[in-house]
Amino acid sequence: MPKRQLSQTSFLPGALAAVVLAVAGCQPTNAVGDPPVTSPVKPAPTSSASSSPSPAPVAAPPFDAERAFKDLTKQTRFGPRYSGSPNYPTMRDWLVSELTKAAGVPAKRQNFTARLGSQSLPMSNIYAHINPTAKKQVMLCAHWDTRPTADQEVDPTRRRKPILGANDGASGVACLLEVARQLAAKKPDIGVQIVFFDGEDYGPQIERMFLGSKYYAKNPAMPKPDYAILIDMIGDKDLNIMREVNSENAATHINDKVWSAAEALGVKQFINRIGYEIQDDHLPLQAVGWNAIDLIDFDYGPWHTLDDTADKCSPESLKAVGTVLLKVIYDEGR
Ligand code: 1BN
Ligand code: ZN
Repeated sequence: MPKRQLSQTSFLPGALAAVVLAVAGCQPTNAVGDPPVTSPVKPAPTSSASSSPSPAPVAAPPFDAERAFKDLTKQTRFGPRYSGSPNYPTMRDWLVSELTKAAGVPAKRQNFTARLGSQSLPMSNIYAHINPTAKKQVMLCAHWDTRPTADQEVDPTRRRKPILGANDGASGVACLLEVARQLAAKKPDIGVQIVFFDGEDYGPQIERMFLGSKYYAKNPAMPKPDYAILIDMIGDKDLNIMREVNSENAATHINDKVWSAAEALGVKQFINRIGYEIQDDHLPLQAVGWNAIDLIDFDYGPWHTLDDTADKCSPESLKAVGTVLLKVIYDEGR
């Protein structure tokens, strides 16, 4: 499946009006072709006798890419996963159970009703809190729902069918479940809030999207985190994550932490340049004054089509993102 070319966006329908390409002329710096954004990489502490007597920081554990990928395929086997779809309750209950096992603490449901015109839809955000009493708190989040319509299908007769959302939905969940397992096995020095938002993709109209994050931002189930990192569409085999424009504008310093960690680890899927401007679940969080960024690779040919299936994704991509997230978290304890 070819990657979406920048020039093809003019063929994309309504919702995509929300995506403004960060073309060279729109960006003062860091457009494609400019030198990459650089930021200092915090050096690892030395173990000399003169170093501080405080306990050694917890080092980041490994990320089991194959186990994470199994969670991606497991979700696609549930079928479409939006409120009202046949296996929506099965997926929701599986996710509560898996997050509980992964995080080693009870995962909870935040139930809400999405009112869309005359329609009322039951939805649930799902969350768990690791080290809830720690002073520093970081939120890691992703959406667990999938698009009810394949509105980017070329063939109009296929556009009303629901997508499987291997990359757009399952990848973020799979990555964060594995991150949660690693955090539970080796507790970091900080608190980590894992949140899976419902109703991110109920569209196609933009007013019908980001329903779970909008609800959560107004009704946070946990204390305000120091910052939030959203991951979305991070499973693409050909993964290239650039700095998303709204994230860069609102929370450059959080993007700096992420790209410094990627650079230190040599994770090549993180490209230190400005990419697209995307409306996503980080915006409702930013709207209530939170530092929130979105890690997303929007150059994905099967986006919102019936071809968004597990064979377009890879364990390596989940690992690239999971490893970077773990380093960001464990480095906060340094
Ligand atoms: C990401 C994945 N998004 C939807 N599915 C956010 C988005 C909203 C992307 C509007 C493009 C346009
Ligand atoms: Zn989507």
